[in-house]
Amino acid sequence: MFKSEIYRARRKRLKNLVGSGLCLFPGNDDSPMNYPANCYPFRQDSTFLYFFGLDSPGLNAIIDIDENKEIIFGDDVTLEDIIWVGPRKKLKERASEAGVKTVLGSNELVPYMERALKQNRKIHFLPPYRGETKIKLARWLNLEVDQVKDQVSVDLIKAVVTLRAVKGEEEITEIERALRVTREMYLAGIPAARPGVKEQEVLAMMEMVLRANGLSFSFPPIITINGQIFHKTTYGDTLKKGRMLVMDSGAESERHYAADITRSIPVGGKFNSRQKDIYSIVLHGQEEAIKAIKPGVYFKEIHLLAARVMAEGLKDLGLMKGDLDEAVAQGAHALFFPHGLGHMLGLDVHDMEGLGENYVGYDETVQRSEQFGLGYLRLARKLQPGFVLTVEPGIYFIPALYEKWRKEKKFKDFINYEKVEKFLDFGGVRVEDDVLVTGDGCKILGPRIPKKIAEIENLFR
Ligand SMILES: [Mn+2]
Repeated sequence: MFKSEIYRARRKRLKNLVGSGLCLFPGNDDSPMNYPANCYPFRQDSTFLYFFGLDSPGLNAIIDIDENKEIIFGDDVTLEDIIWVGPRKKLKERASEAGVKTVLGSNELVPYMERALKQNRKIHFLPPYRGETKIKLARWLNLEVDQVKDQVSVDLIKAVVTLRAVKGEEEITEIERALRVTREMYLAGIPAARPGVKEQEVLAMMEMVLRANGLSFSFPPIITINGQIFHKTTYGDTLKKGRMLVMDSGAESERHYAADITRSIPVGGKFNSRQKDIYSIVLHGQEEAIKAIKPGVYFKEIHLLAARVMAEGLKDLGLMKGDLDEAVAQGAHALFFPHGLGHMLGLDVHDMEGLGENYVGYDETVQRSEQFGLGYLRLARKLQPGFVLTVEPGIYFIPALYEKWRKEKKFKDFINYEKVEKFLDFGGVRVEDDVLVTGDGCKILGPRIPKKIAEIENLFR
């Protein structure tokens, strides 16, 4: 928990932004894995954490703007709970740590909602992402489960995005704590990336550091020699010389703030000339993008800048050709770089993505592109001081995409297909850091994690 004033101030600002009605915040419950008593590790809802900080299942909360009330609904542990899971502070005391004075039993929530519904009051809630939460909301609001999604409050979504997008100092501190452990994870994992070792062994080296620090992953890590498969979360392949190992992972801090880092390592620790070429292009793209980040700039423009810088490198290598302004405008670079440059980072690794990417990453002045590649951009809008985001360009050789485009002769004026063919066994490279937008530029958060070619090679000495 942070200090109670922080939660109080956040709720006060929310009330001002939303203006009227009643805001309903379902906390997460334990979620069974394969039978009721065998649950996934508990993860509280991020917005619930943001406004109330209480990190345990079975809690729900209301901010009643019209009646100026803040209430946490939940029950104290019973003797039986104490026997199985141990004693716990009284809920009243825990709520006071979040600056909430009123605690009511779980069974009081339905009558409270019934009264509000009878009075025809506006009830605000966010889009639920778990089945259990959809069912709870349906029951409280007297709706069919399928109707719940149509009743979410755009006013509340916008207000929560406004608040959570701009990070306070206490949040930056948490992200940097997660990054300190993440750096140690990479320092343990990178030198393990030797030929003959399995991906899962590299993962184990990283996870040992994570667990020893009492933390868990902020998302399922990607540790793969097939970096061209973006969300590969199996770890059974054996590392071979000549392949790049893409390592994309991050710790989640004690207060549940995420780190998200990617490093790409030549198996065995020595870059061959082809790996050096591609890696240098990606790193240059990332460094130029970071240099250009400042308040008032659209992140879409930063994305296109990274694409342009990398296209130049690919042209020097002979993989692209022609007028690069035109090539990037038409999206030809997306053969190599089909994903977005980055996303917001905070209590969620893709921060607030559950509230709707278009509310988080876009606004009235910038709409989602229809173009292949550019359309995957999670963040496009104008940057503000206090935003924390990832900068993660990559170059990949995806055989299926290559085959399709080549057959269609797509962008044949910009892509040298014969040359690209020679790289189809390459895999991919991505480099990712977490960045805070400051008053006049930006700052890479956390301690430096080796990313220059010499720094990485040195870790294997
Ligand atoms: Mn990321």
